Amino acid sequence: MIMLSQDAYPTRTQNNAGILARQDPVVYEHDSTHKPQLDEAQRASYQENGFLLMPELFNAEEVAYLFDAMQAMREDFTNTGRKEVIAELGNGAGSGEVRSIFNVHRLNEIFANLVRDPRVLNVAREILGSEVYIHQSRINYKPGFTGKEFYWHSDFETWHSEDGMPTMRALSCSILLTDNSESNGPLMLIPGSHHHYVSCMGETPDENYKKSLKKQEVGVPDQILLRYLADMGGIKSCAGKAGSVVFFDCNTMHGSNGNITPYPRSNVFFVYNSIANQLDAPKGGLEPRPEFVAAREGIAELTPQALAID
Ligand code: 6CS
Ligand code: FE
Repeated sequence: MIMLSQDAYPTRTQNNAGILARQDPVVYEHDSTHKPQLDEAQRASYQENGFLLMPELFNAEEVAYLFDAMQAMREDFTNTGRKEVIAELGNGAGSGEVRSIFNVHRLNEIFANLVRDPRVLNVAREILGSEVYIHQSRINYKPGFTGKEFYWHSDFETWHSEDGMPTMRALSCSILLTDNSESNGPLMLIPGSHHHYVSCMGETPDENYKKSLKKQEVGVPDQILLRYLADMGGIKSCAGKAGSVVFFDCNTMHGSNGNITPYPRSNVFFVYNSIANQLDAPKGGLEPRPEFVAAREGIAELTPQALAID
């Protein structure tokens, strides 16, 4: 008998949306030989809510060093036409402003070092219960006055359908490089939403990433289902001082508002994927997304190396 592999997380395959149960663990059994980075309460909170805020993990000197590196990248990369640079949409104020720069851990040695700092790498290894590598990295600049929003989504819904990520054994680590206040567009997450998989309507166009990284229009959860999740779990906005870190599960529903304050909300995001969860073919016969958005080449387990400020 030929068994067809049943996709546990179908999406963008028919004209209706739905909610499916998560079939993967959230916090994996971890190798007890490694010194635990999280205490029992932090592990339980991440398991229950799907995210964890760790205030001021990096000190002021480190933040200043990382901030300068972020600014230098923007100066060096603006108007270069490089594929890793995503400009804001529209012909209004701020169009052409840098929205994101992707692949920063491979383009810049400071961020290549930062992904290996034990304060973040070891938390990822512990939660994912394995060695890890970087699936994707990016700086989201969200400049003052003109920074645009990131609409509600589950990262895994995209990474599963467009990148062929097999299971939910991945997480994002957002390091705040400027203060994230309640008003300049902090990350908003729906506690507990990671336990539910929101299957989305619509079909993925070819080369969708050329639009979705500016404004996501496919893989956008249905408003009734968003309301259901928010009514159930509420909405938590992760304001914090620069140097703080938010770890969130690949399937936690999240988004962030635009920024009309004078104060930028710039964060660097690293996506740690379990070495056991490397990408398969995208769903629905899609062409694989480019390497700067979804790593497939040169995959290697990350070894800890503390951030060195020179
Ligand atoms: O398509 C992606 O991989 C990106 N899109 C969003 C909205 N969040 C995750 C990731 O940066
Ligand atoms: Fe996201």
